[in-house]
Amino acid sequence: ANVARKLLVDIHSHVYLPRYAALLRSRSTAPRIKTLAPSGEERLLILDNEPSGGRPVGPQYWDRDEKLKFMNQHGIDVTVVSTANPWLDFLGPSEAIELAEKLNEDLEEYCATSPVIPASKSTPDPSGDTLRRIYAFGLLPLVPGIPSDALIESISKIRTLPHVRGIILGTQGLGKGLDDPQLDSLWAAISDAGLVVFLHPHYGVDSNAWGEKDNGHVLPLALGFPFETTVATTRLILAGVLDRHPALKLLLAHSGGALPALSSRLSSCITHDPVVASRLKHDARHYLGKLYLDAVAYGPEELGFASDVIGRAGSYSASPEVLPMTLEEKRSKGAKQMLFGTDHPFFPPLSTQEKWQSVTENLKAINEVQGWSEQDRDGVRGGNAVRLFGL
Ligand code: 5CU
Repeated sequence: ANVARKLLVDIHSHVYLPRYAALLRSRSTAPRIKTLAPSGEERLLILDNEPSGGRPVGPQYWDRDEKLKFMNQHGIDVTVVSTANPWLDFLGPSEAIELAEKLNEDLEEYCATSPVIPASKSTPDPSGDTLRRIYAFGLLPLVPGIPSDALIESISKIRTLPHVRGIILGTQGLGKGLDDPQLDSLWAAISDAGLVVFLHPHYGVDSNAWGEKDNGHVLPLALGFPFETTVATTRLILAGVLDRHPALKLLLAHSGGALPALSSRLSSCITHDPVVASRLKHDARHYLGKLYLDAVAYGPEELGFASDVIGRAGSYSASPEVLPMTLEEKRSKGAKQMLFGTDHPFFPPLSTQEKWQSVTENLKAINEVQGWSEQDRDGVRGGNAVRLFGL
């Protein structure tokens, strides 16, 4: 693919495909979609403490024309869609296996029949394929009780779907999180398949931390979600997953949560804990350099800081000798691992304004990061996604 094409690529964009929405409608407990009488309006209940009656949900979640309309409205050329949380986490193994297979096929069809990118923005792919407007992360039936073979089989099937370029994963694993040694063969298979893992939260953290005041979903979404990702990724690093599977491509939602801000503290705590330290091949900060982050942080300072941390990781590869890097070098290097996203269709505008604030804010943030060159910004807007997903 020609990386010089200036495409705007959204890698954080969700769907509940019709088959999944039908499952949510069939349920009487969360996660569910409930229908209000007599209006017939539908409401989504997926998180704890949904406002009474749930949140409005509609075609933006399942209708591809709505996704394309949103893309056109915001100048988004290509979207890599993923099923929204809580994926298949609440199903038993046999149901999860069956649904994962069908939904992955649905996703392939959703992408393969999406419009092609206009010739003015596209160059022939080396494989002769035409670049389409939509690609996808598939789903794994990663639920407690699932045999490893079924997971590996699922990866093999996903590999055959040309427009499915990764998988979205929550943090529950087989019920024991992502540092579970039972997952090692799965990491090997994903890494071998070259699929990108999009690590996304759903559970947040212990809701006792939020106190008694009613703050709606602000604390679980602003803090709980990113902290869940922070903890899950840290556990994965501490379990040596990135030492055993150095080619694993991990893309973290919400710019990696608090991990960029805490990685030197993490490193220090490891240094003072010889048991953990002896398990790892590198300084903790080295592993940050292996991660990809979405650029869904809403502010230029946060994006700049995250890129510094990701970019400086190379300095820690030859631990204990730290190679000097200038701020510009770190920032520009880190920018190559950050990718634009919107979180559509979550966070819709409260009024019927033309553009979504959640999109314009993230684009403005990318434009305003100090020290990123125009080439860095083009990369974050789309060039990095072109490379990572082989578009
Ligand atoms: O607003 C929300 O509930 C969410 C959600 O559940 N998942 C997500 O990706 N973004 C927002």
